[in-house]
Amino acid sequence: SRRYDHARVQEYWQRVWEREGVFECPADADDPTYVLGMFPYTSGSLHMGHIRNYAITDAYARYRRMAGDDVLHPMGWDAFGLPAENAAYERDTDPESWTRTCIDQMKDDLREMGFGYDWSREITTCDPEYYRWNQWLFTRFYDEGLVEYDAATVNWCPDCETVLADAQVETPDDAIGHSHAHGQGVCWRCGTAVEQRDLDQWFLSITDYAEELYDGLDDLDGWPEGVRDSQRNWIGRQEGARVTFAVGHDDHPAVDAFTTRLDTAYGATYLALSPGHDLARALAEDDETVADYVESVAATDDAGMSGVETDLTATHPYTGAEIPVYVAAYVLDDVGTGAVMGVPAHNERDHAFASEQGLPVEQVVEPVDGSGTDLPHAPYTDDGMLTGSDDYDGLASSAARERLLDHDAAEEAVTYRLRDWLISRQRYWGTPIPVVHCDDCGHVPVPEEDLPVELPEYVQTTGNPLDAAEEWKRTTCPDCGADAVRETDTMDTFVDSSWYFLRYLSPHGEAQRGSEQASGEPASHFDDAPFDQATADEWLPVDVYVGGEEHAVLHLLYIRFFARALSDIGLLDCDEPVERLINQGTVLHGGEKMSKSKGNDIAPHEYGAETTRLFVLSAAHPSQDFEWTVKDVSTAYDFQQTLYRLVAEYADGMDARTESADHDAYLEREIDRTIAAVTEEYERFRFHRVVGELQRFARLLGRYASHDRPYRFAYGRGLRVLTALVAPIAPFLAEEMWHLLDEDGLVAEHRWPEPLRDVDDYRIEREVVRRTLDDVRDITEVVDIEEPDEIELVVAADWKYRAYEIARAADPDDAIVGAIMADEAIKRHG
Ligand code: ANZ
Ligand code: ZN
Repeated sequence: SRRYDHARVQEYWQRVWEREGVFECPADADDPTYVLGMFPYTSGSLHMGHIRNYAITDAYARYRRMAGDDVLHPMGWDAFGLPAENAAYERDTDPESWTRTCIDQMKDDLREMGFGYDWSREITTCDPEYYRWNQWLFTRFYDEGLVEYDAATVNWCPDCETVLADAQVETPDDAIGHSHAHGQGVCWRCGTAVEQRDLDQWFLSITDYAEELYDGLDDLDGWPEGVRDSQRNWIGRQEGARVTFAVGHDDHPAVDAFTTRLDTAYGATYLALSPGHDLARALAEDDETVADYVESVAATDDAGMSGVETDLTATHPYTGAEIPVYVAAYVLDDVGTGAVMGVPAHNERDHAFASEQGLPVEQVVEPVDGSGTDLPHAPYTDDGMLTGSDDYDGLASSAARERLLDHDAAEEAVTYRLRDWLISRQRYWGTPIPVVHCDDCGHVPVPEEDLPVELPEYVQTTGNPLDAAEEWKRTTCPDCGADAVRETDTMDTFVDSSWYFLRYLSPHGEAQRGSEQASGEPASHFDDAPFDQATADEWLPVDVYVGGEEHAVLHLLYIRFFARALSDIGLLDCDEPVERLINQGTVLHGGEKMSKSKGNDIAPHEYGAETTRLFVLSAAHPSQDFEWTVKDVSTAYDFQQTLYRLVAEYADGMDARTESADHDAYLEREIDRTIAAVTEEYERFRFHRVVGELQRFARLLGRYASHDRPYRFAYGRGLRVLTALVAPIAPFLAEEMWHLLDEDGLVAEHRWPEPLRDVDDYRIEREVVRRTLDDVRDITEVVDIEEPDEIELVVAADWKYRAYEIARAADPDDAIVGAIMADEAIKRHG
């Protein structure tokens, strides 16, 4: 019997696809569809999570291409990052060699799986040709005021010896990483407890976009609600009020405090400033206790509920009372206004601070249900009814928050918890931050004509290798020409991935674009800018972006920020870069996430490309988790053999046989119904239902195969349709089937099958149905036989060709068959 052996054919078909340039996207697209999978981190080899991700994009891309779109389905490499440095260290090589080895391996893996990418647009973020544009964008952002250089208390991983962004600090039990807190988390990568350090660091001003990024989420209908919620939480919009306190009898500028609980205003018994607050800094100039305190906070990892009282008092705007002013470490610099009105009775931290400092606790909200409070020991933090608040007594908290705004000192305000994006990393394997430090001129961005600033040769050190690269560091100031030193920090690799999907759109120079990419000549690069704006405006937003849900807040927030910033700078015209987002679910094995580190992983090629693709797509909806089971894998394997056998058996006698012209409305209708259903399921990314439909359809054809010899037209058409419909999921197999069916060209390039007629238009004609029922006993669906005066017949050789006949109901079958055979179109077909 004939078996399908993918290992024997895959290299052949992959080469044919490449030779024919099947996946190359034309430069001028009429119907652009941009299908994107999150590019892989170059860690060594592909795992099942990658395979699932890319099986989804590949199936959709292949489907849309057959349906007539100009599809862009590119691939590249997220190639910078600390793991390459660690791997290089362990293997006594350098990060670049290690990374290139990984890329070669992973590219082979992708080809072997049959994924169809436009490799002429491949990008690798560690190429100077790519990262020069990170640098270029950095300097543009710098010019636009979107870059800050600040002394900051930063999260420091002692193991990785680098700074981490807030979003890369996880609370130990929270793998997605929603911790905003300083000093109480672990490194997202290695799990080491994160420490605090004060360093001069580079930031991108993502907070400038907090409001836009927050509001924009409402319109992202094509994104999962869970991701939108995570981003809302992360941005942390807070509605409240800004309350102005006159300080030191107006000798000093007034202090604004941000509060979400204006209803507790009468309970404010002190005002607290962050150590970095302007007033705190001013006071430290001539008050030694304050100066010492600010210094001690900077030096410690855990300032806790410490604080220092200043000489000043603030005037409570509602009561007129004078309350003490503190500098306190628990008040954060870059949250709200950097100052709080302390309400010990109703806020946890204020309560703790007041206990520590011996400050009064004054209750101004009481539970509505009359239940008691235990204020000396714990604050009452819920809403309730006001007390001890003059005219406002008796109001509910929510009403009080409104009413208390009718005061000159209070103003409605919104703040965001989001903080600026810290991009400095004290590591080698990343994009050098293109800045020169000059004693006279300060920080000077490297001018465009001197980009890229390429990485120096790698040397192994314990700290930052760029720091040790003495010669590389020494340079001259671009402004004044004096001796100067280079910045030795590199960029967070999330910068690389914030705009890579734009580079795919115009990776090549003008001259090369659209010509001769198939020749395999190394393409030159698009040299004028990171991407061609006109092309980007034409292609964006990305139609569908598929990737893991661990990126809900980091990467997927950064790409939105970049698109907005680029649009404001005038480099792009697209605020939201991704229209539809799919977070693929997890592949489980033995109840746990499949992974190398757990030792429960299965190599993607263990069962062959097609089996794996069929299985990962048929197991569940893309966004659902599923369990890897040998039983389901063998079902996928068997299905692929069934498909192959159907076609192979049909093909065996094909030359000798003439196909019967007998018409079969039932089968025709089932073919058309299947096309319609499968198309719809592809459109909705329900590949598991595609496979379900095709299994049912293959069973039906199987019954015909055993009962219906010689085959009728409809049967041959059915096999061709089946082949085309399965091609996006099982592409090597489909090419083999297509070839056996003696079809010209590649099924990957064939037009998507179309139904001959609307399913509802089928009228089941009596004699044919009767015969169908006789021949194929398993078919029980058609029971009612209409007897209209006129019957309509559909005749098809395959979906390339069709003919219709109208016959009278009274005509004998021979006459009807005769009429069909006399049809010009049929005769032409032979
Ligand atoms: C007075 C008050 C009374 C507050 C009360 C809360 C409850 P959450 O609590 O996370 O929703 N806040 C404002 N700026 C701050 C800063 N720079 N550093 C530390 N804390 C700050 O955040 C809102 C509250 O955080 C604000 O409302 C403020 O304390 C505090 F019964 O003001 B509240
Ligand atoms: Zn200078």
